Amino acid sequence: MTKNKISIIGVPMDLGQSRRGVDMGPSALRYAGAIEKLEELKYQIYDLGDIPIIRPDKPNTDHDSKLKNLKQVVEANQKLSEMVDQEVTKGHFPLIFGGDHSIAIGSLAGISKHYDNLGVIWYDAHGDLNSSETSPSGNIHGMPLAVSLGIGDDKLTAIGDYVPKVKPENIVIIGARSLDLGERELIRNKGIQVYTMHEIDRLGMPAVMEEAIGYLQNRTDGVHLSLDLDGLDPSEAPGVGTPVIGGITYRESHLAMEMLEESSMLTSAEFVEVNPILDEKNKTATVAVGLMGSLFGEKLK
Ligand code: 6HN
Ligand code: MN
Ligand code: MN
Ligand code: MN
Repeated sequence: MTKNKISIIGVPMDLGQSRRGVDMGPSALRYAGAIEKLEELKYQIYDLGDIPIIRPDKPNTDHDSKLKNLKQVVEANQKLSEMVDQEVTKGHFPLIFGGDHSIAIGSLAGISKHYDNLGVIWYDAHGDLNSSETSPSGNIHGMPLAVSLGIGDDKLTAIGDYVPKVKPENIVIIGARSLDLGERELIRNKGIQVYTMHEIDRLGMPAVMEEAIGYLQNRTDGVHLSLDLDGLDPSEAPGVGTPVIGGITYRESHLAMEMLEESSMLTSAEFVEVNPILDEKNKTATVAVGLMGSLFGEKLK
């Protein structure tokens, strides 16, 4: 990693989806030793604590749109984008702990204004490319990548006061195996680069990462990693709200993180969807912390 100061921001958000418990993700990651691991690797850590999430009086009923908890998700992401913006301005590397994946809206809003061509690696079983029209669930955690492209409810796309945050050609999705019809159409229409589990099986993770890194190196001036723990197989990362069998292994993920570290292209990262209530003895947070180690230069041979 080129920067040696890391700012950690926890976002205990669970309003972007329907299962409770993912709001405890930031605590689970801290409890699994995230800070100690990064300190061991000689980074200066600034733990900014958790952003307050204002809960609605009655979940999902205080708005006119199909999107669940829209107002609260907008407010939290606005706050997150401001904090991330400040940390990037200071020259720190923002490392965001989720919370459900809706928080990527705020992370990208805070980061992307600092780059002309921010790249995004979306490591996930899902595309998170839905809009109110295509969403099967109304859950905003299925929409953050579309929102960052400028597609979706205006209140979401306008966060950070500029649209869009990323260009479709600067996105690489890795690990996809559950894409809704509308998401497939968007991927085709926008020409988004996707490595599904099929490509990972066929080419192997080393070739996939080499290609993905080469692709982004040619066109971007920084890369944000948005890592949804459900990108991994549920046998190794069971503590997630929307598990999908047939995922990426821990070893493959560990290698992917090491290759990203070697590429020196990363500007920021988030680890999301850790749900300790659905987990087995904090296994998923422990996996996430292991991956952070690889991402920040711990080469366990
Ligand atoms: N995630 N595609 C489904 C939906 O409801 O839009 C699942 C989304 C999962 C989102 O895991 O971050
Ligand atoms: Mn996701
Ligand atoms: Mn997912
Ligand atoms: Mn290794």
